Amino acid sequence: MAKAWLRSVPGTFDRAIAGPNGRRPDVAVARQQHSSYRERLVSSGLAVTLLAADDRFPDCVFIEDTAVLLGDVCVLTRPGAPERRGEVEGVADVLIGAFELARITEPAVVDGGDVMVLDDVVFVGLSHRTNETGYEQLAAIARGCGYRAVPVPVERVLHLKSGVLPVGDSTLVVTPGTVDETTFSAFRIVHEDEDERDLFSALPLSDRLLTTAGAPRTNEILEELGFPVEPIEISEILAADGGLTCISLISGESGR
Ligand code: CIR
Repeated sequence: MAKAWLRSVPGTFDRAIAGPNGRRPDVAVARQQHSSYRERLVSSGLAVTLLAADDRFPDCVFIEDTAVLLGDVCVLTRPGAPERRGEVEGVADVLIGAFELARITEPAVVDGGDVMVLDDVVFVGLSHRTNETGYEQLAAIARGCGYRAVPVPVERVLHLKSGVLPVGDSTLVVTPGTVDETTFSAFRIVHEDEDERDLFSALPLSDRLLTTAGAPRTNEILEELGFPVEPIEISEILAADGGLTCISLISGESGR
């Protein structure tokens, strides 16, 4: 059975590192949105483990950035933002029971939001949060697990998965101008609607494609292509520069 790990929204979430529009998220609303996201994952058949929040780390709900799951191996990252590095140990304490652990070590930095695993390829964004050394360390671990790694320079957005999102059926939704699209020539590429920059996010599950309610035009494009789109409201997660992938870690077959 596919599994997911989520981390609760901390009471300090209104002090999370701000997104591009600088708006502070509302903690109570973020908690409601997070729990309705969790319900969607459960109803898609995922066994969800919810980790406790740690108020010392306002961004800890963004659990994706702390670990990369490669089959039976969990690579604990070293997040690019120094104030987020302490999030990793709380996640390691829980995942140590389920995976063989590997670690990204200094001077490397990697955020899980820069890592996109599609079949046996690990695409690694080179961003303000993930450096070349991080790519090299992750690529070596990935090779040992039977994957191939590909570096992808990322511009104008926080992470690789802020600009490139798998939506299932070998299709990626790309924000124009963020990556060299020829890297993804093996995939069908759909462009996000221009007016929905920073508003669209997606997470393919076994029976539906979760998307953001604030991106109706991109949702319509995907619906026309036959995707089982289910928009949900995550305005407060987006306010802190997050999206639908970054608030979970998913292992096994989930629809990705
Ligand atoms: C940060 O700047 O680190 C957080 N406020 C947002 C992290 C979002 N993570 C992700 O998309 N994987």
